[in-house]
Amino acid sequence: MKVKDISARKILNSIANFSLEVSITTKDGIFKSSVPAGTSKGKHEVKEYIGGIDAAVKNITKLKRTIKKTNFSSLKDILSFEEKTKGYGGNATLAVTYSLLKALAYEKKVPVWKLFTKKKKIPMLLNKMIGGGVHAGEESTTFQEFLVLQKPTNLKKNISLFKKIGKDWGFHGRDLEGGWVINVSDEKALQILRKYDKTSKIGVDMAASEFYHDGIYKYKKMSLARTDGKIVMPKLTKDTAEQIRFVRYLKNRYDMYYIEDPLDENDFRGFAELTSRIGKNTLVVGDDLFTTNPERLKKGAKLGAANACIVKPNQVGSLSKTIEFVNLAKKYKYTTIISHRSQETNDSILADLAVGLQIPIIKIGLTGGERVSKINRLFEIMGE
Ligand code: 2PG
Ligand code: MG
Repeated sequence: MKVKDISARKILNSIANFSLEVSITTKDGIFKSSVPAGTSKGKHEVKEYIGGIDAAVKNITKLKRTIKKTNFSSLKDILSFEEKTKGYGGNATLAVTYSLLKALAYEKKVPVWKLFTKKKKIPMLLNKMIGGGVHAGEESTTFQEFLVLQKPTNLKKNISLFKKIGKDWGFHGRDLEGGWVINVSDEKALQILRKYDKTSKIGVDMAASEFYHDGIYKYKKMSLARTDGKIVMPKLTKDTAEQIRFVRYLKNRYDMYYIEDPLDENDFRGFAELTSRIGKNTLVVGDDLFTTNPERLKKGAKLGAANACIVKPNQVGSLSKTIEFVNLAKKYKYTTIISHRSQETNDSILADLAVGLQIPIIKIGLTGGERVSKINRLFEIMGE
């Protein structure tokens, strides 16, 4: 495949911040891609745009001569081209890569996921029901996400659960990813979820780095506690040992299957301790802990920190590194979960990457054009 032209421009993402869209022209037409951004970003994520988004727009235009001279006949050619965009920032690199993938897939008359694998395995959906943390205002839960795992063929069940919660509790509106904002304690939110769905596998993304400072986890609110028949005001702060105990309590009480970022992003030892206690039948998931970075996963695996990891290509800023990360996770027997971000675009390529990289779970919201584009694409892939 030969590229005839490349251009870039700024577009709006789902919360009206700027994102980058890259267009690639081949003999077959124009292929466009864009890349999301995070709000609760991990400290170890790469920069989205080096020198700012305007610099990325200019830099990508400067690629014209090099890209026209390159022959792209396989996924490997596209991955090696990432070297050429290395200094532009992770989102710039990925927007070019994704557009090249779409153009090559079109030329080869296959869907994008088939550039990676012949074997089609559709991932389970991990849908956000309730949202809080930094994805909502102060009047919300401390934890960022309350999630329900479902087979895609059971999507109806999650939709009706989402609507029921909204009907009874939805008066505070939605968070950045379309989850219901509920002004209750985290434990109460789990009670609500369990009241409406007694059987599904549920979980949370605590995004704990967002409420951890100087050795202390600080909660927005806590359920009232009882001692000796008296109601006492609970403490809003926890040290690491108390945090681990609280996570274990919630896990057992509400039968949680999925727990993401329960501790600070640098606390590999705390993750290891928690995993040794609950990791047999629970996914202890590192998102900000690993930031899709193979080196951090190697460190985690050595210590036994977590047993699952989030995959967000723009945390590490290239598809080559993302693939390396997914392969390492497979080697270490860590479950992978590919995830949307809180500042999404309408690009649906996440679904193709989920199937292409054979990732067993996709974390995604249920409403908003930027989320449903990916769910709808997943259903389209099921029929391909
Ligand atoms: C997360 C993500 C997506 P953000 O923490 O898992 O839900 O949030 O994109 O804000 O980092
Ligand atoms: Mg997370």
